[in-house]
Amino acid sequence: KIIQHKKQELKILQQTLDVCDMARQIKRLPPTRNFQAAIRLPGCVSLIAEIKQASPVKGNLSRNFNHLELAGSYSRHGAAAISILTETEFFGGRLSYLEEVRQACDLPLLRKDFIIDTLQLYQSRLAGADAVLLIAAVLSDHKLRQLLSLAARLNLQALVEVHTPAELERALRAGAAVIGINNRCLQTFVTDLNTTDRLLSLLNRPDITVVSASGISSREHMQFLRRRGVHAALVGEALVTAADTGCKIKELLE
Ligand code: IGP
Repeated sequence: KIIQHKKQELKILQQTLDVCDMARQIKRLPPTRNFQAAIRLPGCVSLIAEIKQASPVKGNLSRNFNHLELAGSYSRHGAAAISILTETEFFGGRLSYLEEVRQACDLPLLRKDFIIDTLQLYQSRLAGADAVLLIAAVLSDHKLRQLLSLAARLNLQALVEVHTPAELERALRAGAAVIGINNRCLQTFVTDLNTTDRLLSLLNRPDITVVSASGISSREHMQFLRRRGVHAALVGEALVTAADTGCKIKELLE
């Protein structure tokens, strides 16, 4: 359903955006920040803190949502990078959140959206992203490779998200360097941290940077990930809904 909606949106984008012009503008941009290096620190689990207004299951997550306040708090309290949901219809995000956080904050920024077309990569780079999410489950092998290669040419790093052994295998074959293990099943929306455990046992590749995403909300979860050797945890809901974001981050990073 989300992908159907994206395809509609894309048709409009294709009529309004000019790739040649975007490529020219990108040439004049300052270089991107190194997302992978920022989240891969020895001996600890880094935090990728997410700016997430809503979820398809729970609707709005917080009454006083403010993307710039969240970004400020995330960087002050030691997040290694910020993930920004830009999908509007189901997650309440906006591309302008990414643009505005870019102006206000120096951390590496990950654009979280449903990227299915090369045009969205140009758009991400222009909006200030340093990295983009690519979801293996919604991309063919061909598309995944095509998007990975254009992302590299635009100096965007890619976090390739997987949920099953087959998707992990496909992501590795396509040449992904950063793998995001999504603990949430996209069909049932149930989260289970053992997903990370199971997929990690199939991944014998010290060169790959591993992010565990979804359903991470406590110090115990972070300790679990540290023992498994995961490099970073991507946390949305637990931070956005916390009464005190700073306290929550301290708890997670302790
Ligand atoms: C964050 P949580 O449970 O901490 O809010 O999860 C993040 O993993 C989740 O927002 C997410 C997501 C996605 C959102 C993971 N993959 C793909 C949109 C699209």
